[in-house]
Amino acid sequence: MNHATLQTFLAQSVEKGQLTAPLSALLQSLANTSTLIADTIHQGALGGVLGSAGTENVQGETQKKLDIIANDMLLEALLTTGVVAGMASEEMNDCCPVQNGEHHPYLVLFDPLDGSSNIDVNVSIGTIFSVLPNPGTGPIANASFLQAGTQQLAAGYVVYGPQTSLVLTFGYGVDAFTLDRKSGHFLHTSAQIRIPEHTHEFAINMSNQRHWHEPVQRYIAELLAGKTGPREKNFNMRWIASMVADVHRVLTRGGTFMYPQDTRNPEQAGKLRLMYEANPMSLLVEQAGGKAYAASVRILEIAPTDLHQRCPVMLGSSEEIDIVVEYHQLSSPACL
Ligand code: AHM
Ligand code: MG
Repeated sequence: MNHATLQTFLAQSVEKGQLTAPLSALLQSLANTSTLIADTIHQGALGGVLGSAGTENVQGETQKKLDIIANDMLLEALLTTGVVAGMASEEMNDCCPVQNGEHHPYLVLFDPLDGSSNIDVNVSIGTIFSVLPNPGTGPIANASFLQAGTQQLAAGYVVYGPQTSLVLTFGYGVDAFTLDRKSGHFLHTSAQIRIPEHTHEFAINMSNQRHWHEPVQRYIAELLAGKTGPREKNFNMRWIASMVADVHRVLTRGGTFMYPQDTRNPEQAGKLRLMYEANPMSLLVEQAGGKAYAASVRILEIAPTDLHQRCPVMLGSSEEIDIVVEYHQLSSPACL
């Protein structure tokens, strides 16, 4: 079977008026860089790239060597596209404006290597990216990036797993590409991905159960009750602890993925970051017919106040997200 290359797919999308040439160039650059990241990951212990870098990021998490390597590769590549005005990342306290790029059209946010705890144990990890318009309000600063997820021009991720796959949206549905290691090209392998409305699979870190708020307690208890409970069917659970890999499963065969806010740290709205984790994944999920909520609000409508702010995440098959959102709406406002 013949698969179009990503390059051909992007060129055709430009012809159809779905994509501008500069955005196409930016997406191609992200894809090309991810193939270099994939090669580096693939080397593992042979390349001396496993283990901790001995430093911490802005959220106080220990950085892995590969977090920093992937971050630097993306920065270097995006700097030379000629279309990016600034970049922000999980691994940098503040944004990185592109010198003389103030008038370039795009801002890019990324989590260079999501699922870091899985790097050293050879489990799937990924790169997540979000493209926003340059608001054109002067020099690029952290505030330039504080735009709601609905403003995203494109979003996607690359999952480095048994296959390296790129999953992409620019507002015309979701398409997936598989890296052909022989040619080094991403080939178009799934068009217009849809998340089934119904599912019997969910993903949540069950070890946090005792900390959850009541709506999540109720929803998960009903799933666990199975065929003889109120939902009258058995559910299966998966938790990879790499958001990219868990969301990839949801996009591939349906299901839900949740990282709710809990009682451990009332100041902290869950674990995942809005700007470069929740927003891009939410755009992909909605473009594929699923839903993405932070308790009872649509993630894409959250007005951000901080580059690194956290956000509760509940996304995937619409029937399930409707139910858990309803449980949040029924509970007291303080209960996120
Ligand atoms: P990271 O960006 O530091 O890798 O953290 C995000 C990851 C997600 O990929 C994943 O869903 C979650 O953290 C797993 O958390 P936990 O270890 O609590 O299960
Ligand atoms: Mg991450």
